[in-house]
Amino acid sequence: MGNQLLELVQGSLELHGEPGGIAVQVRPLKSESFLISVATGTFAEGLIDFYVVYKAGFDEVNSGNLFNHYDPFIVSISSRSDEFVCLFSLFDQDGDGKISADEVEHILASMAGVIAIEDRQALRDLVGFDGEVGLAAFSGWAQGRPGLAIASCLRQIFELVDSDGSGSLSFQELEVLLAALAPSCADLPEADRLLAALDRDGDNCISVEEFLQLLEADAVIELSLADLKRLKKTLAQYVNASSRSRVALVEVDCDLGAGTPGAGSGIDLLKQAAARQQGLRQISDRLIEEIKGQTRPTARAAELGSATATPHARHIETIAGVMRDAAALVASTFERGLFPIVIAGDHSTAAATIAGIRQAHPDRRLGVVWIDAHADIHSPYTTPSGNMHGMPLAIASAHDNTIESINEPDSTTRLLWKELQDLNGTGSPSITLEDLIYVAVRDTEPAENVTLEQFSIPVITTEDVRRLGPEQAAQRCLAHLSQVELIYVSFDVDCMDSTICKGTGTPVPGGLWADEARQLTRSLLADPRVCCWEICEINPHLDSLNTLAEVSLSVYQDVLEVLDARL
Ligand SMILES: [Mn+2]
Repeated sequence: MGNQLLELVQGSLELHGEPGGIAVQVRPLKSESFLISVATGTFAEGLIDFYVVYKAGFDEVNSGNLFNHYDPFIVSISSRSDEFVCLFSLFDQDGDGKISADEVEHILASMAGVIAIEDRQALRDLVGFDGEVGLAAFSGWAQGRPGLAIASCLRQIFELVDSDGSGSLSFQELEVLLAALAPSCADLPEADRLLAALDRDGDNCISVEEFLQLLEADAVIELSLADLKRLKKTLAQYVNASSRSRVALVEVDCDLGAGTPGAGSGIDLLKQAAARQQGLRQISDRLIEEIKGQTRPTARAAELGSATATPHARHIETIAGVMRDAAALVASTFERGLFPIVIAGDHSTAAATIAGIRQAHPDRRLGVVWIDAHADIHSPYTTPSGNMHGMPLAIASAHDNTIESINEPDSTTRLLWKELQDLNGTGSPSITLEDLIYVAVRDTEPAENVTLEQFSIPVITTEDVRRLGPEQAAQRCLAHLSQVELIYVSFDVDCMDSTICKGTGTPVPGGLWADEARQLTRSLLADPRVCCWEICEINPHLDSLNTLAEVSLSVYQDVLEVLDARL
């Protein structure tokens, strides 16, 4: 058998590195020799997995003629080599590639009910003069002992269920596990008895050693290796899915872009309210990854004062700094594979969000749904107020609208304005205006209307939402963006009616009701192309009854629920 295998290895050497080929691993041993393992994938006709372990001296390795001078000390053929490697690594606690005499004793103790007395002695005998057992020898021993494979599988299942790594399971966790292991056993009175019997030390939880008693001859449950492997796979998928964070919160605390300061405090208000609500807390814990070391880009009027040297883009120097940080932060969440939810102060920094998305996805066409009372598409050339929260879409689309110019911005403003339009680093604007659609916009200025007309930017009005229903209104938005690959949804709370949102800098009557805003948001976010959602302009200083905070919290919760189901 050994010679045939070696011929097979020799004949297959050219396959090295190709699918179905062989993998060679060389590890130096003491006393100037190498341990060389050769493991194969699958051979076309025979579905054979095998591995050969050589012990070779320096000379053979250096001459490149290894396989003519082999000295195989163990040759094993098995379809279970992966299993043995897995078992071995379970027992090789310090991970040095060998099982020491102490580790052997640990195996024997933890597998008390699994390993027959004669087998125990056989394992001890393997501990050679150097006091260790290698993988090859261990695999040789483990072969022909199916109980071991079941035990290792059970141990892995135990670890999957014991997600906090405490090393023990509660009765309740174990009941769930037993139901999965043996559905017929779940509602039997046997289950209780079994639990009590397993808990040998009576501490009301089951350690892994106690759990492995399931393998003993008189256990109620019959375990087949195939069933266990299936269960392990299901559990692993489940654990993987449930522990994967899918959302990152990006907080951008800037209120310098608004005429009225205070919008930055809305971030903490929303977060604190979210933390107080149990349902939201649970979904947040599951869904949101805390990005360690992340600092919140911040610029507050309360600290920096209201004086500005750039009247046509007030505080553009400070806001540009916040936006650089915010864009980098948003881009980094995509690199981590997370969905960014941006909680922002005023709306100016949404241009940074868009730049960050663009930076992370330079080759994908990006569309925008802008839900707002205002069109936010002024430039320093057209703005009557100089407030930058009216300008993010002119930054994102690099549309200055100079034909409607009423201002002559200073050189600092012009320089920084251009820099912000280039923030995505791609050399082209983050969006084109044909990929923009507005919802609930109702307070625009003549210069903005020119742009809306020039680029045929549609507005789904409050009346449209009411007539069509929020679901259909959302479908209109998505249909307008049918050609884009990614969608960013920006939610300025002033999209809602001024009776709800007194707590924002620029309330406007004739806006959406809370339920309309919520249903619209849910329908939009369900589209798999939506890759980022932003909420902004919550100003607690203006929100005496806290109505806006409560409504904003509901919208935020809707978004988390939809993402939880979607991602
Ligand atoms: Mn806005």
